[in-house]
Amino acid sequence: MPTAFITGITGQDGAYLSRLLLGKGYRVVGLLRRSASSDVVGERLRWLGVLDQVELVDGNLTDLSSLIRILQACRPDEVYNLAAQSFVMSSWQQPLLTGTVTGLGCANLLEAVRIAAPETRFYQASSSEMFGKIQEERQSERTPFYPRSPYGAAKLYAHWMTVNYRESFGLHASSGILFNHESPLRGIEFVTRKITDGVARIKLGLARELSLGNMNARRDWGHAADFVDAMWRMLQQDKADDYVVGTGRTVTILDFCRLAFGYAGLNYEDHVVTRQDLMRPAEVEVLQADATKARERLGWQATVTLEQLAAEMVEADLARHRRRARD
Ligand code: NDP
Ligand code: GDR
Repeated sequence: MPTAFITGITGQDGAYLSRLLLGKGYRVVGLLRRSASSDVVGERLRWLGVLDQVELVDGNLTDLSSLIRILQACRPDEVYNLAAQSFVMSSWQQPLLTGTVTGLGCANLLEAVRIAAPETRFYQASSSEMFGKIQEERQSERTPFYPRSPYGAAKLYAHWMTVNYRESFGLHASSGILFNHESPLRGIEFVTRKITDGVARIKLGLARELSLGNMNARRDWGHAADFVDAMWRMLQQDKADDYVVGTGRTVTILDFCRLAFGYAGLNYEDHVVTRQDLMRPAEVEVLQADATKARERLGWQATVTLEQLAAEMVEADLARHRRRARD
């Protein structure tokens, strides 16, 4: 039975990746950072019905010795580094923390792998935010980077460290440059989930308005379940490499509002207001993936459409609010 070690296992992607790997017969070990609110830990894993099938071990991405000890103890075949301060907006408020966790955290884990488990295959969760102020209309592995936030800059450092450890030490270290991917398990602060949660509240009479920032930014949105499959495929390749993963379709925030509100039989124009304080100091205006390499080499492509994704998210938020009202 192969063993996978996942940092960020309690996040959106960690939960979907755990379910995927368990389904393939893996033993799944996940990094758990200590929290005072331990009663809500593992909610996403529970939602997918896999919480009792994964092993959670104490540690932190910023604590190198904890990572070394964990790798020595569990001897993983594959390591997935998904942990990060992943909310772009917060990265302007907490740039140093973001650099420490999202950037240096990856270097810590690469060091731990080099020291304690150099045969392990390594995956780094790189991001389309590294393209930032885009230098090509569609972004591929060859597109120059131009990060526009402390988060993007931290991810770029982590990305190049992954490439560097592959080239310097021969680690099987791959980097997935993933475009936005969402699901009912998306954090509530991200725009798609904020919108579908807002739609559910408005539909059920719990709210009348939804405040948003820049409605004209464009994103290439897919479903997280599809995207974690691309991560796994990367680590099954003989040679480690970097891959862009995205759907290739880009739409505005406004388009997503139209879809999500429309699905619930509502008109977004009656409910959405824009607020200046939700605008970013520097915006990534548009992202659109060219995932040709992932399609050709990994046989990967998105299976869930944006319409299906929005519908699934609205349904899940309606169900959550109905359940809360009952309890
Ligand atoms: P989430 O924000 O949902 O999850 C982040 C995870 O990181 C959580 O498990 C969190 O733990 C953990 N974490 C944060 N800080 C630490 C720390 N110091 N030590 C250990 N664990 C920590 O992110 P997603 O699942 O959406 O994304 C997964 C990864 O992919 C992230 O690195 C993200 O930046 C990247 N990415 C995401 C994309 C997306 O569209 N979702 C696109 C491209 C890249 P806790 O539960 O305790 O907070
Ligand atoms: P992003 O996701 O920054 O692309 O990063 P987010 O959903 O936060 O923003 C997407 C776009 O929506 C605009 N926007 C708003 N965003 C939020 N959060 N809240 C609002 O009210 C709002 N109104 C408009 C933003 O300005 C932006 O243009 C995500 C994260 O998962 C990163 O970790 C990951 O690396 C990238 O996707 C790819």
